Amino acid sequence: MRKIWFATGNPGKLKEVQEKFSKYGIVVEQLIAPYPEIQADTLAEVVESGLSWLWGEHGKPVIIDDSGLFIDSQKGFPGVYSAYVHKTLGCQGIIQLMKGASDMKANFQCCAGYMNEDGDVTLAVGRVDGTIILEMRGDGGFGYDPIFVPAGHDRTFAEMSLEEKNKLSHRARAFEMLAEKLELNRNDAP
Ligand code: ITT
Repeated sequence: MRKIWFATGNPGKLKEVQEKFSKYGIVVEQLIAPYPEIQADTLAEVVESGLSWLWGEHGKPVIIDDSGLFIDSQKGFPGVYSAYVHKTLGCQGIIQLMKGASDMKANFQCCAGYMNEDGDVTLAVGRVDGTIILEMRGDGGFGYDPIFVPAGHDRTFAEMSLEEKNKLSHRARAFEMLAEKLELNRNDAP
């Protein structure tokens, strides 16, 4: 069994990535190392800066993930501010913001990054489109899952099982791409 460290404080993300990588025979272990999240315009910049901080602090191969909810009619808000908005206003804050809006389209984006023992960085991104609903539905998932319905479905991410969300989410897509880039199917992969 191979092992990869995942620096995250979010148990929901951890479970999803553990499930995703288990099929490659890789154990994903949580690294509790709250890296400073810089204020940047893109998720990728946050990931790159987080990885280089972690490299300085821990010096071991690690993955991180920066994600956000981007709402079309709000010019992409909360986007890179998603964590702060969720912490301060929660899903209810987004529901209030979207009351009266005619365009409910939104997307989740995830940037996943891996840094190997030589400090080389590999990035992968994933996105899922959908709509915001004005009531919270479901007990599963985390964050904005109760108010997001992925396109082509009628249930929110919070109403889906972890396995179901993990087939179509932004994180699922980003980590599948990361697995491909790192050739995790190979036996000598990290
Ligand atoms: P880290 O420790 O990994 O940084 P975090 O929860 O702070 O965990 P982010 O910085 O990536 O994560 O913040 C993204 C925000 O968007 C945060 O409020 C999450 O709850 C939310 N979010 C990210 N992915 C999500 C998903 O799959 N479903 C619902 N909400 C999500």
